[in-house]
Amino acid sequence: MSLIHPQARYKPYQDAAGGWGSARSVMSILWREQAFTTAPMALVRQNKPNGFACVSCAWAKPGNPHALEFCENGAKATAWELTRHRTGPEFFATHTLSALRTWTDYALEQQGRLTHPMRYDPTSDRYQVTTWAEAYQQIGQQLQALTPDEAVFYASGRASLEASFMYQLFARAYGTNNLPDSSNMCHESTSVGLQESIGVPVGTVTLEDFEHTDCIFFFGQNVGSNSPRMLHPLQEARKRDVPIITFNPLRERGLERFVNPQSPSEMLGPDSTVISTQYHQVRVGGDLAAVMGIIKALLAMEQHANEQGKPAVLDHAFIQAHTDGLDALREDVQGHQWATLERQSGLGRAAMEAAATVYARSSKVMIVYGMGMTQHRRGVDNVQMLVNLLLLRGNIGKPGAGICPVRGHSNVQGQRTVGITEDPGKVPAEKLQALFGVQVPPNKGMATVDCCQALVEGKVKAFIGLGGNFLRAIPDTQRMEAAWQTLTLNVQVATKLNRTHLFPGRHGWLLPCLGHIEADRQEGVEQVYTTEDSTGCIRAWQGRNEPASEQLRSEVAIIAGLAEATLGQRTTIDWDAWRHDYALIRKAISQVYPEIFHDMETRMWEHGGFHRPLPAAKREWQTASGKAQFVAPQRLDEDDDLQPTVSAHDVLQLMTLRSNDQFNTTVYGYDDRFRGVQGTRSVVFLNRSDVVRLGLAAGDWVLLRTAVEPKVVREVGPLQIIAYDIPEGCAGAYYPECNPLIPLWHHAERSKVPAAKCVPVTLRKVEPSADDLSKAVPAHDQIN
Ligand SMILES: Nc1nc2c(c(=O)[nH]1)N[C@H]1C(S)=C(S)[C@@H](COP(=O)(O)OP(=O)(O)OC[C@H]3O[C@@H](n4cnc5c(=O)[nH]c(N)nc54)[C@H](O)[C@@H]3O)O[C@H]1N2
Ligand SMILES: Nc1nc2c(c(=O)[nH]1)N[C@H]1C(S)=C(S)[C@@H](COP(=O)(O)OP(=O)(O)OC[C@H]3O[C@@H](n4cnc5c(=O)[nH]c(N)nc54)[C@H](O)[C@@H]3O)O[C@H]1N2
Ligand SMILES: [Mo]
Repeated sequence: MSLIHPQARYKPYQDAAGGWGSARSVMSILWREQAFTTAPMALVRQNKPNGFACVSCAWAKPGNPHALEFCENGAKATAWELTRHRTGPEFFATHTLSALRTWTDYALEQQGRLTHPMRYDPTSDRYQVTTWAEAYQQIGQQLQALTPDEAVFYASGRASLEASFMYQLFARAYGTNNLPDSSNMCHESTSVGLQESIGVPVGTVTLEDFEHTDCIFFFGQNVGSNSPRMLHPLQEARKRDVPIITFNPLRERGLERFVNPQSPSEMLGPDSTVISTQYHQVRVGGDLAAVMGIIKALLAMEQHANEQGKPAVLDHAFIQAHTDGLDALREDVQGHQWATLERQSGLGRAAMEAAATVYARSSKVMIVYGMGMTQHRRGVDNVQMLVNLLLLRGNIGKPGAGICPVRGHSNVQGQRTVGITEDPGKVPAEKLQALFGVQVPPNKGMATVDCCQALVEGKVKAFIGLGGNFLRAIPDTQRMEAAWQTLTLNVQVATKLNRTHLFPGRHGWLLPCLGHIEADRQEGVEQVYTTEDSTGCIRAWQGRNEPASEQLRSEVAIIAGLAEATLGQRTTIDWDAWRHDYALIRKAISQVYPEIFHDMETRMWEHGGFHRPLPAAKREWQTASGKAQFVAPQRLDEDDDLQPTVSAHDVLQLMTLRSNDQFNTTVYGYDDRFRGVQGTRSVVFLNRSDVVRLGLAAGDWVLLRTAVEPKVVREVGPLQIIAYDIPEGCAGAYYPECNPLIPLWHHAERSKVPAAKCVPVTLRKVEPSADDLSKAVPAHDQIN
């Protein structure tokens, strides 16, 4: 089907994930970024000892890497950072911010790397060149003029352990715990759910477990696009005949079939590896019911085995010794009839029983999950329900088993480990006081949603962004963009220009930093940095490429500069000495968190890095009860925000998705190869029977409108309808374009992760204007 324009097409993709499609896609971005000379050498060092950690996802890097240990999207991220394009002073002299606000996300970042520190000039509505000295001094003064809790220190998840540790210390020394980070929009449901259920805020699975497992469950994670390197251990597991059981509303290609693009025989041969052995297209928000169904089936099997005198299905010894709360869960499960579970999950009873049968047959099961679980109103319940399933057969704390949340940015998990959190209860306050003279403020600070709310209420005056594209990543775009203008101070540390930078407030500063692939030299001495990946593995890395501009500073240097200018003599920290020698920062980290980071300076070079201690993996449960906790969900239904005035018949549950050609708000291009879409992002995926039922047709243009809080109009579009293999009642469209649809308050209970995967919407057919059409296929953006 042709969409809008000859360049924009929808044609179901026939190939496996990986393969030649992946190789072609890498070549095309290298070409577009003109990174043919720089990127190939960098790619060889990617994820290797003495190399740099991929700036894309947080998936674990093996101790014995492949010759080329990167994936299609990791290569894109590298080319994106090493691009030859530059966004320098001439660019800013040419364009006002009002003009730039009409540009797409793609066009903004496509201009290339930022090169000079810039300061916003309201008279000309332009960014103008400034010096680092002036920037530090003025920002310091502007921060000093505020009450500390009026300032917010945001961190996106790429900053190293060293930079993150300094950043939180700076914020706290300044006087606030306002430390929101990207995980507040991402895996906070994990941090809350796992902490309560098993006493750790992170997953228990390591790469080695993939070698021992005999069954893998996948819930709401798109491995082919978002953590493709994981396809290698999955492929190896499949070669051992390990069943993989997937729950996802969409048939994501990476979860179906894979051809390893680095294997010549696979590339040239006809075969691909089948990844999922069972694929359950659960309804959006239907996982609680689906897992409840699996548990119900297991309990029935257990009863049957009992009656027949056969071996037990549940691991009673484990349950007895290690867990608490099964009776309440059992009662809850029995209260739900199959008919309800079928309706809410969108799956047949037989499907849930089939998953239960394989689960019961396996002795080492791991569950992998992502945003399809956490970004829901019941995101925390979702996570805890997965733990419930694992606990029934003792699948936590033994090799080959466990829970595996797949984290987002390369160091997002590590940032939290070294103190980026709004909760002062989670940081060792006495140590920070004793070692650095930093008094941790006792009151809780603001995480992302609280910070947005406070912005709307005019209570936030300053925003410091250590990376990221906050204004684009958060929900309720229109409302938040309006509130943003009230900031007195806006400091953005970034590598490329993005939409957040175009709302500078009264005093706007744009501070360009080194990327992690670039050599970080302090007084001529090359520095290394460390990260913690999704499996709790901590390692040292080093960037080696020439920096994009001489004016760039490292994140560590920028934080040191800001801290010195803001705090003066208020701490005993020698920020400048830390900037000279990152080993001093690591020493400080290991003094504050010795149980995790003792002997960090040597252990960070160990083969494959070192793992943080994880009590749950050793069956030590640091929970309130001292046991692993079964938790019965409050209820199974996602839809309780719906207004009675809107007919449920007209409402679809929208999930906001990443394409295969983006990294969060960074849009690399307009193709979503695996989903068959080319040349546009202005589409909405709908089930064919919903299209017919709503009196629409594939190819029609519609506006999406949020079906909660009817007094506030939240609308996005027009988007063109693609009739797609998606369960009835569900819809899919792209993030971040759809963020204006998500009310700020529509977030997960307890974790406050915006419920980006379950937004009730209605559709309205419209005739697109010429302007709509040109925006949908942004021809001027199509550089490749
Ligand atoms: N190339 C690339 N890599 C990335 C990123 C990127 O944007 N691009 N982003 C990084 C970041 S920060 C993160 S957090 C991760 C995100 O990686 P993922 O966790 O994979 O997140 P999404 O792409 O949002 O996809 C969520 C998946 O959940 C499914 N889903 C949606 N709703 C439901 C539901 O109700 N139930 C179930 N069972 N499934 C559902 C969707 O169909 C989709 O396959 O990836 C990281 N890696
Ligand atoms: N509707 C909807 N909303 C979502 C999501 C969703 O699935 N649906 N996902 C959520 C998730 S999981 C996340 S993690 C957030 C992401 O939110 P953010 O982390 O805020 O956003 P990113 O798009 O990752 O940030 C991209 C910017 O980071 C800067 N950058 C890149 N590399 C570096 C670096 O090395 N240093 C510095 N200082 N800056 C750098 C560049 O300027 C780039 O423009 O979005 C969330 N929002
Ligand atoms: Mo994320």
